[in-house]
Amino acid sequence: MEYTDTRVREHSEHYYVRLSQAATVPELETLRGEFLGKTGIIAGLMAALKDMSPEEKRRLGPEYNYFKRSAQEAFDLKHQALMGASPQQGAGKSRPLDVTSYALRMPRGSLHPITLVTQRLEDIFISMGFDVVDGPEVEIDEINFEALNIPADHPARDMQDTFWLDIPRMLLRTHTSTVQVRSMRSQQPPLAVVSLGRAYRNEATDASHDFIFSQCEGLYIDKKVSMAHLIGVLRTYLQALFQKETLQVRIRPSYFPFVEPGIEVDMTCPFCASGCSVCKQSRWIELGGAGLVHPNVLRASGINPDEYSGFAWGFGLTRLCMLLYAIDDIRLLHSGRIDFLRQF
Ligand code: FA5
Repeated sequence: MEYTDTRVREHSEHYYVRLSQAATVPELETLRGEFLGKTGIIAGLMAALKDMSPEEKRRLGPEYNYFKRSAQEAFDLKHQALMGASPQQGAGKSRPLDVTSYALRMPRGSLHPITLVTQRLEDIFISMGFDVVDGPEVEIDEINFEALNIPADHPARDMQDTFWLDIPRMLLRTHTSTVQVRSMRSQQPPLAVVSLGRAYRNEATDASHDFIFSQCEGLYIDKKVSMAHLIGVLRTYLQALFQKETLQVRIRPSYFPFVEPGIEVDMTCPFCASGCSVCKQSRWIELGGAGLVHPNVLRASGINPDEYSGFAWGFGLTRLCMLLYAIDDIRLLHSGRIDFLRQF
């Protein structure tokens, strides 16, 4: 319809431009309020009709009504399109031709939760003075095991079920501790590095174990490094990650061939004060292993253990991610499920 009333013409042009630009349902709802709502522009036009002369009412009434009806129909179509319904639905109804209402919504991706946590952690570690380093996921036996004080006949190899490749002595790294070795061999101490990346283990999956997962590894080598430094660094980065200054860490004795003494690290549950389902009512959450770098490991990478000492830790980055985003099944992370990924 050709509008003779300037106000309707301008409102109509404005309305259809805004409608074509609306890319989300909330944007569309705002537009509905402004134009189609009880106190919106169209209601204002209709109310103004009451005060017009009979002749003006006859001329403008059909224009206003047409604008109201067509605006509502175009809105419904766009709403259907944004909600994922086929624009063909309701095609039998008469409606104004508005090619812009079919403008495709560009599908936008989002960063994977593991990427989000990795970026957050890297920012924290860089602010603490660590360098972020990387290493290959396909590794040689010597770096994954031997240089970490795990010789071929060592029973600790059983702790990490390995994906061996068809190429002799090559494997998918079972932990990011390989990057410790590569860093010690390529840089002189003092050195402070972190490495966040994937590790692989040939084990059955369940809600908290996958055959591919991410770890967050750290290594600090200098003179006179102690366990107190390690605990201080761990507490600082966990407090920053969970944005909780009162968060504390606790250590328990443990065994990893590449550290001595070796410890397991727990942190206070960031979600409760007296026990919840996340910490299984214990108020503590397990994070992973750590300790002071074993002299054999320093030696295997050309560092004199009489001069230097250091600490290292390796936590499940996947676990930190699941805690931060309340993900209750690790398998969701590699499920490729769009409904899961859209939440981030
Ligand atoms: C290690 O991998 C040692 N390299 C950690 C370390 C580094 C100790 C430096 C001392 C010094 P562990 O196998 O416990 O340790 O794995 C560390 C963390 O990785 C675990 O606490 C867990 O959060 C995570 N993790 C291990 N296996 C899996 C798996 N299959 N799925 C998901 N996360 C896993």
